[in-house]
Formats: sequence, structure tokens, C-alpha cells
Amino acid sequence: MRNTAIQCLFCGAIAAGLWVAVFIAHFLCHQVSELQEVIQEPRIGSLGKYANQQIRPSEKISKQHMINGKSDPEFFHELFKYGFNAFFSRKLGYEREVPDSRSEICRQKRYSLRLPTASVVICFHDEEFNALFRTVSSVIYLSPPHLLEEVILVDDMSEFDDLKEKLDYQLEFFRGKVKLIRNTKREGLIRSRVIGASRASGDILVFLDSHCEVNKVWLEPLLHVIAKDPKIVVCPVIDVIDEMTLEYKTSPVVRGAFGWDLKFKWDHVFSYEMDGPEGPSTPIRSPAMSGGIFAIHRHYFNEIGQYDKGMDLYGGENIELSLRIWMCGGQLFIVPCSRVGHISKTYLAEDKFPIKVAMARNYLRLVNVWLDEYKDNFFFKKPSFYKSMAYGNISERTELRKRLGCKSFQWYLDTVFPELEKRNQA
Ligand SMILES: *[C@@H]1O[C@H](CO)[C@@H](O)[C@H](O)[C@H]1NC(C)=O
Ligand SMILES: [Mn+2]
Repeated sequence: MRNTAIQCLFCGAIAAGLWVAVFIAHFLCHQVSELQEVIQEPRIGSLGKYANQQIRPSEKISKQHMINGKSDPEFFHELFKYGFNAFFSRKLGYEREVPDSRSEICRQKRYSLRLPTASVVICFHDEEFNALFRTVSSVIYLSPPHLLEEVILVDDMSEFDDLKEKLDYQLEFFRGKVKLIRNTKREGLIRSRVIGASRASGDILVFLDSHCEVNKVWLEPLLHVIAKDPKIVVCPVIDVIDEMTLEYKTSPVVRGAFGWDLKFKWDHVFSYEMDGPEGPSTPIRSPAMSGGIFAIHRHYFNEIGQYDKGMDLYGGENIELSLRIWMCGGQLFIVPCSRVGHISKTYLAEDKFPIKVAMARNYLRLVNVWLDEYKDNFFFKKPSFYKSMAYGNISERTELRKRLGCKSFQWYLDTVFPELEKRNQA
């Protein structure tokens, strides 16, 4: 009798133990899947198969664990808050030197001293302070002073405390070169850029994300191309600043592209593009831009209709601008001799719902203005309600297309991006 009781107790204990184990396992799995959910698609697109040694985010986290030697809840909290390793960013501080990632042929190039001047426009919303400051200081230290008209910062209603008085105070250091505009309501990236551009006085607008570090002689190659033809819009090569280690990594030269879902992606460059007299330093025709980082003549930006101000937050505006440039008489190039490092905010845990809504709306606007008879290729894989979603009044944009005498999407497919038509509707 006693034996049976002990046996029962023993079995009970084992069963309870099993339940606890199952519960813990479940809890851990849940945490991992939550983690995966917050891992957002990088805005500038990871270089995917092109980047050397891509490490999966989970591997990076465990590496970081080893660096810290202990599990640190504060570390994860900041990782999700800022989207990258803010602990290392603070250690790097306000400025640092990054490796020169230019090719030999680029290092030997010389540029005219008489180039158009640049206004660098940087919009931010709740950026990590040191990353923002390194963006500004790298621009100021690595741009020839006579070519840098100003840096315009647009604060899109940030809530972080250190971006308030502390930022005003620290920017005094660059007195005269930096203008700070604070939006009084959340405008989103697209309208913030238009606001920044409207306050610029340099010949060329250079848009940068707020978590970049420019490289040596980054500005001159961009200005040089636009000086020859103001209807050319240029992007630097975007080097990778690792979001975990903040190590600066050289990127291969790739071009910007997209599929029928209109999501930006990097694409290989055809070798004939580099056959010209300037070899691998020749600017490369690009069907699309990644969005955050490009230079455009200020008057040309206004002439071709800036951005679609009916678009919200961000998403799709880069493809819309790319199509508008090509279809309305301009050209888009990647300039291999100009390099800018960028941190992908892979871990940002922001509320995705408003962004998804904004993106759907933005895509619908762009599809209905620019895609002509190819609209259905976009809708093919989308849920059916997509077609009946509201996207606001686009008549101003269709008028603009008429006024500028833009070519058809068929022309774009035939002339600029024939590879897209052959792609499956996927
Ligand atoms: C759309 O906007 C244009 C002006 O850009 C205006 O003339 C037109 O009435 C608007 N259409 C609707 C349905 O609101
Ligand atoms: Mn970015």
C-alpha cells in the first residue's frame, strides 16, 4: 500500500516534471518565433546572395551572447528599440574612420574643383543618437567644404529624449553647416524629404538615411556625373555596416531592380556595363534605386514632381521615383566610385500595421499611375481585396505624367528593364 503510494507520488513527480519541461520548451519556441516576427525586411534590402558571409540573425544573436558573456535583457530591449546594436554604437561615439572601400581605379581619379554644390538632406525618426551623429560628422569631415552647402536634418516627430535639447546642443559644434527642422506632426519619410528639399539652397540634393557613414571622396563622383547632365540621378554603392558588430564591409557593385511585387532587390550587373573607357569605375544604369540614398539636381527634383505627397510613411516611393525618372526623360545610375555605408535595421520592432497599410496604399498609387496594362501582373499574387482598396486621389500624379510627356511602361520594359517582363509573376 505504502509502496503504491510512493510509486504514485514518484510517477506524479515525473509527470509534473515533464509538463514543466514541455512548458519551458513551448515558451522558448514562442520567444524565438516572436523574435523572428520582429525581424523586419531590411529597408535598403540586404545584399542577399551578393554580400560575402551572410550570417543568419539568430547566429548573430548567439555570437553577441558570447561577446557579452551573459544574457542581457537590456541588450535585446535596445536591439529592438533601435533596430541594431546600440551598445556598440555608443562605444563608437560621434565619429570614427572607416576603411576606404573604393577600388584602385577610383582612388586614382581626380575631380574638378568646380563642381555644383550639395545640400545633404537627412530625415530621421527616433534614430539612435550616435548613429545619427556619425552620419552628420562623416558628411562634414569627408565632403570638401566648398562643395557642401549645408546639411539639413529633418526630425519627423522623434520621441527619444536625447534627440531634443541634447541634439540642438551637440549640433552647435557644426554651427553654420547644419540646419535642423522639426516637424510639428508626423509626416513620414516621403513628405519629410520634400520639406527638407524645400529649405535647401545647394545645386544638388543628396538624400541620406540617418544611419550612414560616408566614405572617402564620396561626394565628388556623384556631383561630377550630375554636372555633366542634370537629368541624371545617381546613387552611391551602398556598403554594409553590420547591424550587430557595426563593422564596415565593402559591397560588390550591384544594380537596383524589382519583381512584379514591386519590392526592391539588388541584381547583378551585366559585364558589358563595365566595358567602357572607365572600366569598373563607369556609372552603371540601374532600373531602380533602393530609396534612402541618392543625389539629384535640385531643379530637376522639382521639375519632375518631387515625390507623390499622397504617399504615407515610406515604401514604394523609391520605385515610383525610379519609374518617373526613366519614363519622363531622365536616367538613373549607380556610381561605383562613391561609397556610403548603411546600417540595415534588421531588428527594429516597430508597429508593422501602420506601415503595411501605408505601403499598400503607396503601391496602389504607383501601380495606378505608372503600370499601364501591366497592372494585373502586380495584382496577380495579391489578395483579391487589394484591387478594391482606397488609395486616394491620384489625378495630380496622372496630370504630372501627361504634363511631362512621359513614355509608356512598355517603353520602360523594352528599353531599361527587359529582364522584368521575362520574370514570372511571382
Ligand atoms: C482630385 O484632385 C484634383 C486636384 O488635384 C481635383 O480637381 C479633383 O476634383 C479631385 N477629385 C476628387 C474625386 O476629389
Ligand atoms: Mn536605412
